[in-house]
Amino acid sequence: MTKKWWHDKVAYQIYPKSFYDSNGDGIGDIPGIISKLDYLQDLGVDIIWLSPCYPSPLADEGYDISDYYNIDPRFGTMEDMERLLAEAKKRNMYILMDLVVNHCSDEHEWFQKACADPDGKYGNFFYLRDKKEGRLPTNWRSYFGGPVWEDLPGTNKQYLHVFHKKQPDLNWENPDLREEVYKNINWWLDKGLAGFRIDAIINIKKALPMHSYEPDRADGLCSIKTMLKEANGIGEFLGEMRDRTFKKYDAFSVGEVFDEKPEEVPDFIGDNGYFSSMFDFNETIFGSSEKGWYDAKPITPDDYKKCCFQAQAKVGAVGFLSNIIENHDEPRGVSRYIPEGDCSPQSKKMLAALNFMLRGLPFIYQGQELGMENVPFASIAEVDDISTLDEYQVALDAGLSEQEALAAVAKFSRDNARTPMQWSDAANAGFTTGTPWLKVNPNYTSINAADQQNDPDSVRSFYKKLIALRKNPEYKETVVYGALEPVWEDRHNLMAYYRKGEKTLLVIGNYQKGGQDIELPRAYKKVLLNNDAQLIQDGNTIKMQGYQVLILEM
Ligand code: TEU
Ligand code: CA
Repeated sequence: MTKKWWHDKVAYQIYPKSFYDSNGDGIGDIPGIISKLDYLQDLGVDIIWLSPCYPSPLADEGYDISDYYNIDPRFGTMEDMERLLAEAKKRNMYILMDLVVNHCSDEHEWFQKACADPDGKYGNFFYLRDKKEGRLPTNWRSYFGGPVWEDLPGTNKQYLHVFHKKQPDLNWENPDLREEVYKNINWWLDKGLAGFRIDAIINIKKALPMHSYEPDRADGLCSIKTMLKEANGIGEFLGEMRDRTFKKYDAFSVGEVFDEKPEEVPDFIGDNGYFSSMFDFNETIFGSSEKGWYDAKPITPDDYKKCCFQAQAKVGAVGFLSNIIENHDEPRGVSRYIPEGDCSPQSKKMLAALNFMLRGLPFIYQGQELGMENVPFASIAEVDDISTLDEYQVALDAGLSEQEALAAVAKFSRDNARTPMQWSDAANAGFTTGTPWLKVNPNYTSINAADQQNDPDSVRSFYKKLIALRKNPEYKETVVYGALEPVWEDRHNLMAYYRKGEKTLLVIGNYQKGGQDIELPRAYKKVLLNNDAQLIQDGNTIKMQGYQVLILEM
């Protein structure tokens, strides 16, 4: 594997709308991000991924872009963006933006022109089909519910949207569209962006000619994934995009890739892969159900371990995964991966260490470093996210009561991660002086950055230590490149692995409330990190305390 500039870095995802509001309108903004760069630098972050801040009607909170060359006035100006790039550079930090090119917004100029002249140039930027009374072109169900087909306003045609109807899919089969995408990527890279996180990219290749599939719910529709399984040839688009854009700049690209086959890993993230890296979603998709969120199965510590190790084995030394505990589409990881009732600073640190020490590039989602938790939703009226609203309806349709449906979707709601960042115990968690666009998690008085920055034992301080270990010249090679080797794999509620490089490190997490004894194969050399106040040992036997995690040099 060729060494790359970004391998030894630590990445951090910012959801701009909820990070920091500089002007009191209740919406986070770019000047707000700039004012918090020192906070991120202090943590040890190098790469920052910004979720979309382009002009957008915000139907899907910015993942519906109406102008790829601008900044939404709610988030700031292009000058603010340029200032952010310059301020980041001063601190040796790198900025990634979100590349959302499976679809644009129905308010994008291209779509408006397609409506005006569906048979003209811009009609071919989308997937349009003639409207037939009483019959849709295919029976595919959009990710956010309902059919993927919608009437093209003012015409006798319909357009395809695999996400929301305000997110029409772009036609990647059309070389003119692809040119527009590459032009835009290069324009941003020329501005000094370090690269992109690439949204929903596996959806750009459709199985053509389009046809219907066996329905999988009572609505008579089928999952988009059924169609995607049949879509071959995405590599031609992705390889072309790499060659025309990222490669020339040595840019970093991380793909939102799902369901890749093991034999495809080198194509995606090998030495000349389509992307620099891709996210490991093996844990986040665990237990999901075709029926909907209400039917999902919770993940146990043993499942979590299995998922991580599976993903690690699949990639091996071929490439570099990007490891996450959560992102803006997921509930808070501590609420999901730590058994109910057991969330504590100790268990949160354990989860952090187990994830952070995996081979790959660690991504921290805003607030994760504080151990931010899921939100107690009092009613569905508090929910903003379109995906949650759809899943709530799906649950009701399946016969759940309103209360049951709310409880079911609350566990997975994307809004769990989207509440304002908890900066302090001041009003609105110090996020805004105005009214926050989304309710602040009421636990901000006990979980917030200001408190944790002053506390050497806080979750944040533990993250700082993990980051410092990754950067420590003595251990860096091993933490970044060392092979991962699971150990004691069959032990219940224990997740442990070696990282073997110039040094041998052993990471051991006691993934339960009760203690358990671990017999080391030999004496360790040094304790590099311990989330517990003590280390109780008897010879080579370690009496691990509940949720204790250790990083040992062997
Ligand atoms: O998500 C793509 C995705 O495939 C979905 O599985 C997403 O996880 C799902 O909506 C969860 O409910 C990306 C973005 O990360 C997401 O925020 C956007 O809504 C979506 O693309 C459309 O751009
Ligand atoms: Ca603002």
